[in-house]
Amino acid sequence: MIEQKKLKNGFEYLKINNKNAHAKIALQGAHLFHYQRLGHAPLLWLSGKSFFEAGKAIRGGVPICWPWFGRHKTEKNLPQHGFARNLLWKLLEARENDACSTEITLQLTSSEESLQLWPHRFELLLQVTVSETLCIALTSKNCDKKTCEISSALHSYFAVTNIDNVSVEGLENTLYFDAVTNESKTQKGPLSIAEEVDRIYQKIHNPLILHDQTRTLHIAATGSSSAVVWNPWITKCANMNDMQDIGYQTMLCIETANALEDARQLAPGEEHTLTAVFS
Ligand code: TA6
Repeated sequence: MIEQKKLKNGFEYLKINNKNAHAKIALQGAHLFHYQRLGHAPLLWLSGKSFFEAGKAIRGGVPICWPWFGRHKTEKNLPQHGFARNLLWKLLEARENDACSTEITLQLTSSEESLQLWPHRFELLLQVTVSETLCIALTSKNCDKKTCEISSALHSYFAVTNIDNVSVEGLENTLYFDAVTNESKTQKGPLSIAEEVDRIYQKIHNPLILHDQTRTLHIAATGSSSAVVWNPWITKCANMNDMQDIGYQTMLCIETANALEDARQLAPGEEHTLTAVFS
Protein backbone atom coordinates (compact mmCIF):
# COMPACT_ATOMS: atom_id res chain seq x y z
CA MET A 1 0.00 0.00 0.00
CA ILE A 2 1.17 3.55 -0.78
CA GLU A 3 -0.56 6.44 0.98
CA GLN A 4 0.02 10.19 0.65
CA LYS A 5 -0.10 11.64 4.17
CA LYS A 6 0.00 15.20 5.52
CA LEU A 7 0.87 16.44 9.03
CA LYS A 8 -1.25 19.17 10.66
CA ASN A 9 1.29 21.77 9.46
CA GLY A 10 0.91 20.51 5.89
CA PHE A 11 4.20 18.57 5.82
CA GLU A 12 3.68 15.85 3.19
CA TYR A 13 5.08 12.33 3.15
CA LEU A 14 4.45 8.93 1.60
CA LYS A 15 3.67 5.90 3.75
CA ILE A 16 4.67 2.59 2.16
CA ASN A 17 3.64 -0.82 3.48
CA ASN A 18 4.25 -4.18 1.82
CA LYS A 19 4.76 -7.79 2.94
CA ASN A 20 8.46 -7.19 3.58
CA ALA A 21 8.77 -3.74 5.04
CA HIS A 22 7.35 -0.34 5.98
CA ALA A 23 8.83 3.00 4.94
CA LYS A 24 8.11 6.74 5.02
CA ILE A 25 9.46 9.31 2.57
CA ALA A 26 8.95 13.08 2.92
CA LEU A 27 8.33 14.99 -0.32
CA GLN A 28 10.61 17.70 1.02
CA GLY A 29 14.09 16.57 0.15
CA ALA A 30 12.81 13.16 -1.06
CA HIS A 31 13.81 12.33 2.49
CA LEU A 32 13.42 8.69 3.51
CA PHE A 33 12.97 8.89 7.28
CA HIS A 34 11.71 5.44 8.19
CA TYR A 35 12.46 1.93 6.95
CA GLN A 36 11.67 -1.19 8.93
CA ARG A 37 11.62 -4.81 7.78
CA LEU A 38 8.74 -6.77 9.29
CA GLY A 39 9.99 -8.53 12.42
CA HIS A 40 13.07 -6.32 12.64
CA ALA A 41 14.01 -3.09 14.44
CA PRO A 42 13.93 0.14 12.42
CA LEU A 43 17.04 0.42 10.22
CA LEU A 44 17.25 4.22 10.29
CA TRP A 45 17.71 6.49 13.28
CA LEU A 46 15.32 9.45 13.63
CA SER A 47 15.64 12.21 16.20
CA GLY A 48 12.62 12.62 18.47
CA LYS A 49 13.28 16.38 18.25
CA SER A 50 13.40 16.49 14.47
CA PHE A 51 11.60 19.34 12.74
CA PHE A 52 9.01 18.30 10.20
CA GLU A 53 8.77 21.83 8.82
CA ALA A 54 9.23 23.46 5.42
CA GLY A 55 12.84 24.32 4.68
CA LYS A 56 14.34 22.41 7.64
CA ALA A 57 16.02 19.06 6.97
CA ILE A 58 14.74 16.16 9.07
CA ARG A 59 17.39 15.02 11.60
CA GLY A 60 17.77 11.35 10.76
CA GLY A 61 16.79 8.95 8.01
CA VAL A 62 18.65 9.57 4.74
CA PRO A 63 19.08 13.28 3.95
CA ILE A 64 20.28 13.93 0.39
CA CYS A 65 23.35 16.14 0.30
CA TRP A 66 23.44 17.65 -3.21
CA PRO A 67 24.88 19.37 -5.33
CA TRP A 68 27.67 19.89 -2.79
CA PHE A 69 28.71 17.93 0.28
CA GLY A 70 29.55 19.95 3.42
CA ARG A 71 30.21 23.66 3.10
CA HIS A 72 30.07 25.25 -0.38
CA LYS A 73 33.64 25.60 -1.68
CA THR A 74 33.51 29.39 -2.08
CA GLU A 75 30.14 30.77 -0.90
CA LYS A 76 30.12 30.09 2.86
CA ASN A 77 26.65 31.65 3.26
CA LEU A 78 25.06 28.95 1.08
CA PRO A 79 23.32 26.08 2.91
CA GLN A 80 25.51 23.25 4.19
CA HIS A 81 25.11 20.06 2.13
CA GLY A 82 23.47 21.91 -0.75
CA PHE A 83 19.77 22.61 -1.26
CA ALA A 84 18.19 19.33 -2.50
CA ARG A 85 17.18 18.26 1.02
CA ASN A 86 15.35 21.54 1.70
CA LEU A 87 13.25 21.75 -1.48
CA LEU A 88 9.93 20.09 -2.34
CA TRP A 89 10.33 17.20 -4.79
CA LYS A 90 7.68 15.88 -7.17
CA LEU A 91 6.35 12.32 -6.95
CA LEU A 92 6.92 10.88 -10.45
CA GLU A 93 5.95 7.25 -9.87
CA ALA A 94 4.76 5.00 -7.03
CA ARG A 95 4.75 1.36 -8.15
CA GLU A 96 4.01 -1.85 -6.29
CA ASN A 97 6.30 -4.29 -8.14
CA ASP A 98 4.59 -7.10 -6.26
CA ALA A 99 3.29 -7.75 -2.74
CA CYS A 100 6.87 -7.66 -1.43
CA SER A 101 8.48 -4.74 -3.25
CA THR A 102 7.51 -1.08 -3.75
CA GLU A 103 9.36 1.41 -5.96
CA ILE A 104 9.05 5.17 -5.49
CA THR A 105 10.56 7.72 -7.90
CA LEU A 106 10.81 11.38 -6.99
CA GLN A 107 12.13 14.27 -9.11
CA LEU A 108 13.73 17.64 -8.50
CA THR A 109 14.49 19.94 -11.42
CA SER A 110 16.27 23.28 -11.58
CA SER A 111 14.10 26.30 -10.87
CA GLU A 112 14.43 30.04 -10.41
CA GLU A 113 15.00 29.26 -6.71
CA SER A 114 17.75 26.69 -7.36
CA LEU A 115 19.42 28.80 -10.05
CA GLN A 116 19.88 31.53 -7.41
CA LEU A 117 21.86 29.01 -5.35
CA TRP A 118 23.64 27.08 -8.13
CA PRO A 119 23.86 28.32 -11.75
CA HIS A 120 23.18 24.96 -13.45
CA ARG A 121 20.09 23.43 -15.02
CA PHE A 122 19.63 19.87 -13.81
CA GLU A 123 17.28 16.98 -13.26
CA LEU A 124 17.65 14.90 -10.10
CA LEU A 125 15.85 11.59 -9.62
CA LEU A 126 15.64 9.53 -6.46
CA GLN A 127 14.47 5.96 -6.74
CA VAL A 128 13.73 4.12 -3.48
CA THR A 129 12.97 0.40 -3.61
CA VAL A 130 11.41 -0.89 -0.39
CA SER A 131 11.65 -4.65 0.07
CA GLU A 132 13.54 -7.02 2.34
CA THR A 133 16.50 -4.93 1.22
CA LEU A 134 16.47 -1.16 0.84
CA CYS A 135 17.86 0.38 -2.36
CA ILE A 136 18.35 4.11 -2.84
CA ALA A 137 19.54 5.43 -6.21
CA LEU A 138 20.24 9.13 -6.84
CA THR A 139 20.63 10.06 -10.50
CA SER A 140 22.01 13.49 -11.41
CA LYS A 141 21.59 14.77 -14.98
CA ASN A 142 23.34 17.87 -16.31
CA CYS A 143 20.68 19.63 -18.41
CA ASP A 144 22.87 22.68 -18.99
CA LYS A 145 25.28 23.68 -21.76
CA LYS A 146 28.32 23.73 -19.44
CA THR A 147 30.08 21.13 -17.32
CA CYS A 148 29.22 21.04 -13.64
CA GLU A 149 30.87 19.46 -10.60
CA ILE A 150 28.71 17.56 -8.14
CA SER A 151 29.67 16.33 -4.69
CA SER A 152 26.93 14.49 -2.82
CA ALA A 153 26.02 11.93 -0.19
CA LEU A 154 23.19 9.68 0.87
CA HIS A 155 23.66 10.86 4.48
CA SER A 156 22.29 7.71 6.14
CA TYR A 157 21.67 7.73 9.91
CA PHE A 158 21.65 4.14 11.21
CA ALA A 159 19.97 3.14 14.47
CA VAL A 160 22.34 1.14 16.71
CA THR A 161 21.80 -0.57 20.08
CA ASN A 162 24.57 1.53 21.63
CA ILE A 163 27.50 3.31 20.01
CA ASP A 164 29.85 1.34 22.30
CA ASN A 165 28.71 -1.89 20.64
CA VAL A 166 29.44 -1.03 17.02
CA SER A 167 32.32 -1.33 14.58
CA VAL A 168 32.61 -0.65 10.86
CA GLU A 169 34.44 -3.10 8.58
CA GLY A 170 35.68 -2.22 5.07
CA LEU A 171 37.58 0.98 5.83
CA GLU A 172 40.83 -0.74 6.81
CA ASN A 173 44.03 0.79 5.38
CA THR A 174 42.10 3.53 3.53
CA LEU A 175 43.01 7.20 3.57
CA TYR A 176 40.56 9.59 5.24
CA PHE A 177 40.22 13.29 5.93
CA ASP A 178 39.55 13.83 9.62
CA ALA A 179 37.24 16.86 9.76
CA VAL A 180 37.63 17.02 13.54
CA THR A 181 41.41 17.57 13.44
CA ASN A 182 41.69 18.73 9.80
CA GLU A 183 44.30 16.07 9.09
CA SER A 184 44.67 13.28 6.51
CA LYS A 185 45.17 9.86 8.13
CA THR A 186 45.02 6.13 7.36
CA GLN A 187 42.44 3.86 9.01
CA LYS A 188 44.05 1.16 11.11
CA GLY A 189 41.76 -1.87 11.46
CA PRO A 190 37.94 -1.77 11.85
CA LEU A 191 36.50 1.60 13.02
CA SER A 192 34.99 1.83 16.50
CA ILE A 193 33.57 5.01 18.01
CA ALA A 194 34.66 6.47 21.35
CA GLU A 195 34.77 10.22 20.53
CA GLU A 196 33.44 12.67 17.94
CA VAL A 197 34.05 11.09 14.52
CA ASP A 198 33.70 13.07 11.27
CA ARG A 199 35.71 11.36 8.54
CA ILE A 200 35.63 11.27 4.75
CA TYR A 201 37.18 8.02 3.50
CA GLN A 202 38.48 7.57 -0.04
CA LYS A 203 38.84 4.40 -2.16
CA ILE A 204 36.82 2.30 0.27
CA HIS A 205 36.20 -1.42 -0.13
CA ASN A 206 32.72 -2.66 -1.00
CA PRO A 207 30.55 -3.48 0.89
CA LEU A 208 31.00 -1.68 4.19
CA ILE A 209 29.72 -3.75 7.11
CA LEU A 210 28.24 -2.27 10.27
CA HIS A 211 28.56 -4.71 13.18
CA ASP A 212 26.21 -4.08 16.12
CA GLN A 213 26.27 -6.89 18.65
CA THR A 214 24.84 -9.91 16.78
CA ARG A 215 23.50 -7.80 13.87
CA THR A 216 25.43 -7.06 10.68
CA LEU A 217 24.33 -4.50 8.08
CA HIS A 218 25.85 -4.63 4.61
CA ILE A 219 26.13 -1.32 2.74
CA ALA A 220 26.87 -1.92 -0.95
CA ALA A 221 27.56 1.19 -3.05
CA THR A 222 27.81 1.80 -6.77
CA GLY A 223 28.90 5.05 -8.41
CA SER A 224 30.85 5.91 -5.27
CA SER A 225 34.36 5.31 -3.95
CA SER A 226 34.07 7.52 -0.85
CA ALA A 227 32.17 7.23 2.40
CA VAL A 228 31.61 9.52 5.37
CA VAL A 229 31.35 8.31 8.96
CA TRP A 230 29.91 10.71 11.53
CA ASN A 231 28.96 10.68 15.16
CA PRO A 232 28.69 14.10 16.87
CA TRP A 233 29.47 12.65 20.33
CA ILE A 234 28.61 14.42 23.58
CA THR A 235 29.39 18.13 23.18
CA LYS A 236 28.29 18.64 19.58
CA CYS A 237 25.14 16.61 20.20
CA ALA A 238 24.23 18.72 23.25
CA ASN A 239 24.52 21.84 21.07
CA MET A 240 22.15 20.56 18.38
CA ASN A 241 18.57 21.78 18.88
CA ASP A 242 17.04 18.94 16.86
CA MET A 243 18.81 16.12 18.67
CA GLN A 244 18.36 14.77 22.18
CA ASP A 245 21.49 15.14 24.37
CA ILE A 246 21.95 11.35 24.45
CA GLY A 247 21.02 10.94 20.77
CA TYR A 248 24.63 10.25 19.80
CA GLN A 249 24.53 6.99 21.78
CA THR A 250 22.10 5.24 19.43
CA MET A 251 23.10 6.48 15.99
CA LEU A 252 25.93 6.31 13.49
CA CYS A 253 26.03 7.95 10.07
CA ILE A 254 27.68 5.87 7.34
CA GLU A 255 27.20 7.91 4.18
CA THR A 256 27.52 6.64 0.63
CA ALA A 257 29.16 9.61 -1.07
CA ASN A 258 30.88 11.33 -3.94
CA ALA A 259 32.91 13.60 -1.66
CA LEU A 260 36.30 15.42 -1.91
CA GLU A 261 38.40 13.67 -4.57
CA ASP A 262 35.36 11.50 -5.45
CA ALA A 263 33.32 14.53 -6.63
CA ARG A 264 31.99 13.99 -10.18
CA GLN A 265 32.21 16.23 -13.24
CA LEU A 266 29.16 16.01 -15.53
CA ALA A 267 29.42 17.19 -19.13
CA PRO A 268 26.28 18.66 -20.76
CA GLY A 269 23.69 15.89 -21.02
CA GLU A 270 25.72 13.49 -18.88
CA GLU A 271 24.20 11.52 -15.99
CA HIS A 272 25.66 9.93 -12.83
CA THR A 273 23.93 7.52 -10.43
CA LEU A 274 24.95 7.06 -6.79
CA THR A 275 23.41 3.93 -5.30
CA ALA A 276 23.36 2.31 -1.88
CA VAL A 277 21.81 -1.08 -1.11
CA PHE A 278 21.27 -1.97 2.57
CA SER A 279 20.84 -5.66 3.45
O1 TA6 B 1 28.35 14.03 7.39
C1 TA6 B 1 29.08 14.66 8.35
C2 TA6 B 1 28.69 16.12 8.42
O2 TA6 B 1 29.23 16.84 7.33
C3 TA6 B 1 29.15 16.65 9.76
O3 TA6 B 1 30.24 17.56 9.61
C4 TA6 B 1 27.90 17.29 10.36
O4 TA6 B 1 27.83 18.66 10.00
C5 TA6 B 1 26.80 16.46 9.71
O5 TA6 B 1 27.25 16.29 8.37
C6 TA6 B 1 25.40 17.00 9.83
O6 TA6 B 1 25.24 18.14 9.06
P1 TA6 B 1 23.80 18.91 9.09
O7 TA6 B 1 23.96 20.06 8.14
O8 TA6 B 1 22.76 17.93 8.65
O9 TA6 B 1 23.60 19.30 10.55
